[in-house]
Amino acid sequence: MKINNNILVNSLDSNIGLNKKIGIVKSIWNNEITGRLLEGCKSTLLDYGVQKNSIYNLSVPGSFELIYGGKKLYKIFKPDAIILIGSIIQGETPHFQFISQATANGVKDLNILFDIPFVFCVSTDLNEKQAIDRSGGKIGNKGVDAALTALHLLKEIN
Ligand code: DLZ
Repeated sequence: MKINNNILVNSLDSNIGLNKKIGIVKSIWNNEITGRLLEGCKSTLLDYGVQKNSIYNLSVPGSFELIYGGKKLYKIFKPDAIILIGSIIQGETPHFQFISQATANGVKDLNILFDIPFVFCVSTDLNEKQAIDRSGGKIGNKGVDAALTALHLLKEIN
């Protein structure tokens, strides 16, 4: 995990985010986790020069709505990249599979339909502990990784 992160970190100049507009759509479901992912994501964008007022935020009820939220945010603000933040935690029904697959597929479709990168920052975990570990706990913060992914793509595209 860390190794992948380091490769991205080393390839990015600290001002790569200057003059870039980034959209973030965040799901409210499992808000404690998505809040931690958002924090990691935003602070990384700011560290790399993205200006606070160049970050466009939208919140949606659950991960399933990230797809619609991403599409709307793109149409309204036309940012350079959009990061979609969600947390899906397995319960006792197959809902976990349906929501996870539909969300991943929807984000894939956004990448095909629109000419900017849509970064998938949806943690899909078997329990709350896994979700905490990946959102600023012992495994790192997937929000940081998502921000680095967006910045790397913007660097490569321009
Ligand atoms: C319904 C539902 C369930 C059971 N679990 C989650 C979850 O773990 N994470 C998440 O982001 N959203 C969940 N949702 C809500 C759906 O994403 C969606 O908001 C509703 O099905 C309404 O479309």
